[in-house]
Amino acid sequence: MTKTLLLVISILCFCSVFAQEKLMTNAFNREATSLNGYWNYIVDPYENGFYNYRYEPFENQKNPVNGAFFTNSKRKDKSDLIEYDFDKMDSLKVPGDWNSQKEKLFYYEGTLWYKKSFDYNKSNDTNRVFLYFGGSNYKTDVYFNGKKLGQHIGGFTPFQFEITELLKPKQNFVIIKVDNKRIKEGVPTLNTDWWNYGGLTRDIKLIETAETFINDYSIHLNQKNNQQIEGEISLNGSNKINSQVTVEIPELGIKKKFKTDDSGTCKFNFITNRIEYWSPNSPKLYDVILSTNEDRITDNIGFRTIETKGPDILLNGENIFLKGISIHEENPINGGRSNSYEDAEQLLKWAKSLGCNYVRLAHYPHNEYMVRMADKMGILVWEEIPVYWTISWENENTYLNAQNQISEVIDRDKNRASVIIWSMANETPTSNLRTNFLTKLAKFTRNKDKTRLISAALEQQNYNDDPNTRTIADPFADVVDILSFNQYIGWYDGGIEKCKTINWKITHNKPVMISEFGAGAKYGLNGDKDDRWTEEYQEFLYQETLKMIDKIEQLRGVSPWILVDFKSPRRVLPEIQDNFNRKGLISEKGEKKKAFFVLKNYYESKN
Ligand code: GCB
Repeated sequence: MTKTLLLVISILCFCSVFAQEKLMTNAFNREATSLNGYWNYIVDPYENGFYNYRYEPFENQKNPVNGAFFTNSKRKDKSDLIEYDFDKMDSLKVPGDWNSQKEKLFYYEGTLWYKKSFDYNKSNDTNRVFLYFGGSNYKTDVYFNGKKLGQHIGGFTPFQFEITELLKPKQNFVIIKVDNKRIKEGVPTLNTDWWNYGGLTRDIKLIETAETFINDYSIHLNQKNNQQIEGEISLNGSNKINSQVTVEIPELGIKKKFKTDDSGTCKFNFITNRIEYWSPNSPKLYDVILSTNEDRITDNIGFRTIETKGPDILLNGENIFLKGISIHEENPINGGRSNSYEDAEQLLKWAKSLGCNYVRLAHYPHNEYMVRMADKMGILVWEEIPVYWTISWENENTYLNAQNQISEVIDRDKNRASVIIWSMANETPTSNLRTNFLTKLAKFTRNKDKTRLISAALEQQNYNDDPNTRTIADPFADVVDILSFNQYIGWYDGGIEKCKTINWKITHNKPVMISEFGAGAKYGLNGDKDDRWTEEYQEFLYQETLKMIDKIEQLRGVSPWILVDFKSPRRVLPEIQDNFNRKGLISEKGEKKKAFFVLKNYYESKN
């Protein structure tokens, strides 16, 4: 076989992984039966339940043997040989990463199988049922009643499979193989500064819909005319064509009817001049009700415009300075990946108490509670995909993986007013391959979502070889709407006194945002302001950095690194780090460090 043919075949195989069913919009508010709770599990580092001893996948066999874990086989006869039994195994809580639930799995990176059984009665015979995952890290193979439903790649975005045909009233079983091994070609790649939490980390549910249901919609303001609401609705099912769809916004006195076209879609727009616009000061959300003969769904949607003009960011036509903080998706008090209403509330309340009107959700799409809560609390959001550091730019599958992740997070969050920025990448080394990769990704993103801004956390360079003058000399700066960059002067780059000597020369007429700066400090460790790891060092670095960046004329926002200390395998210094990145303004126990108050004062002064 020629090399090209092999490449084509491998791309086709990989594409099929991403050819998921179109994700249903607003699964969050659909009637559902939760499959959260305790699931039995088997740790399988050799993937013994997946491959036979010739290393051929059981799932490719015509009649998979009992040894294939997804068959969930039981001994029927006393002479039967079956070397596993899910029902006798220990259990893990879902949603939840395995690392923080079982000490022996703290460092585990590999395959683990989950199993859950359930009975299910549909409320109507013709209804359809979907198995919906909020997210699972990293590669997930899903089997239902002994049949493979499909595979999903990417640890932070939702996916779904229809199970209507396989579902029975009694004794259904779902078996899920989750593999969180890091791979070079992955997104993220091998190297990250955060914990590689594995498992079914987000909610799982069964969603029952009418035979023809409202599958997808987006509703927003026309970004050039804030009196016009526009959108698109698509149906799925045998009656999708030429069907009537009603859009209601009771508070605005709106009730409009539209007809779907031959593809089951309708595009619409209408004028309304009574809208109260969504903003951090007034996070107004409207109940929006969509209905057809068979289906009805409600969402809470805010209406706003966002654009840039020269160096300004305009929200609803008015200048805004983004007073932000970066956040990892980690449970502040109990440890592990966060995924609950309460976790989101805790993290965003801290951000609010810091005076923030904006958060950077680093370095991957966070769970949906975060953006729903941000909508309610009036916090603007930067969302990001894990195109982090040294991605395999030359690899077509890596690109498709990244594109799929941004596509899935847009599908999930396109109706959230709080989300204003899609970030393409973080601190990626410049090269032609990388710039082509990111430019293609930005083009895809703009095409898919014309109502938000594009950015990336870039790096800074010396201007004309002068170490005291810094600039952004990255070709991707030409592509972004907001010029964001990380800088660590005073931490990785000299001592704090260096902040006084640096000047900035920004050559693009775009808003500038400092997407990261910071210093590590152990809560309760006190000393001089030049003693590394003390709260005083971190406090002083914040004071000097804020003075330094205020000299940048186009500065329109900042999201220092980071709200809370978080787990990272790269941070091993005993007694100080102990597996935590200590750049949090709050410790992992919820204690506020001195620098928290420096930033709070700064944000107060920006009012
Ligand atoms: C960075 C990265 C972030 C790290 C941080 C650090 O530039 O973007 O992921 O955690 O620095 O603490 O070094």
